[in-house]
Amino acid sequence: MELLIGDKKWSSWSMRPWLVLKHVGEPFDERLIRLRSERTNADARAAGSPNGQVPVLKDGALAIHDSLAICEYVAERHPGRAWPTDQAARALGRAAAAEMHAGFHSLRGECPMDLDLRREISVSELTHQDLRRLVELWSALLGRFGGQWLVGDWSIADAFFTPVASRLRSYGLRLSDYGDQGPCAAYAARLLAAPEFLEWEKGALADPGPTGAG
Ligand SMILES: N[C@@H](CCC(=O)N[C@@H](CS)C(=O)NCC(=O)O)C(=O)O
Repeated sequence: MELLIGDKKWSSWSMRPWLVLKHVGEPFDERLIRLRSERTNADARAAGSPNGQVPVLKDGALAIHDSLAICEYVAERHPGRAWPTDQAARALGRAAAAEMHAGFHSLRGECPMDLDLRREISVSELTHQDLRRLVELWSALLGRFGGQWLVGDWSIADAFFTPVASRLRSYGLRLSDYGDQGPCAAYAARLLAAPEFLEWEKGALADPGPTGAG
């Protein structure tokens, strides 16, 4: 298998399936497509991306685009490893991952992932709303499923929120300002201490960038 990914410090969509592949122990090669270049789309297509975006998982003749579809494909190959076996937990985990995939637009737009960045900013009311919703969602799931990961054992839902945790860190956003009593901040810290994330981050920080100049 080969996973086409974008620059590790920026590509939050690429990070998600990469974390899931690492978590289930599926062997794969990764291939970097440089983002923020006029060649990005053409390079991605030349590498086998059907829509010129990353991530894409190539498995034989199959090229699967979209982070969530890739994660579901990996989950089907490893039953019980990427989603819980309990149907209700799985359904709520899928709902959370889908909400992240399709929502939190203001947070994503105002606070793009940049693993190098540490800068406190003030955010718009729409982003405040996203952060209140984030605390509401995390609090409900952590309270219901034991408080370690969102729906019990580590799952695709946690992969989907790992880039959010990195945004909170980068932009100095405190979940206590949005109603968190502590469990959500602890969960965000746990996401950023997971070995799979640390491996991704190490790769991001070691990447000299497109010119090789840093
Ligand atoms: N919904 C897609 C979003 C993919 C996406 O926006 N990828 C970005 C990189 S993180 C990309 O390929 N950008 C380059 C471009 O659009 O030309 C997913 O979940 O995979």
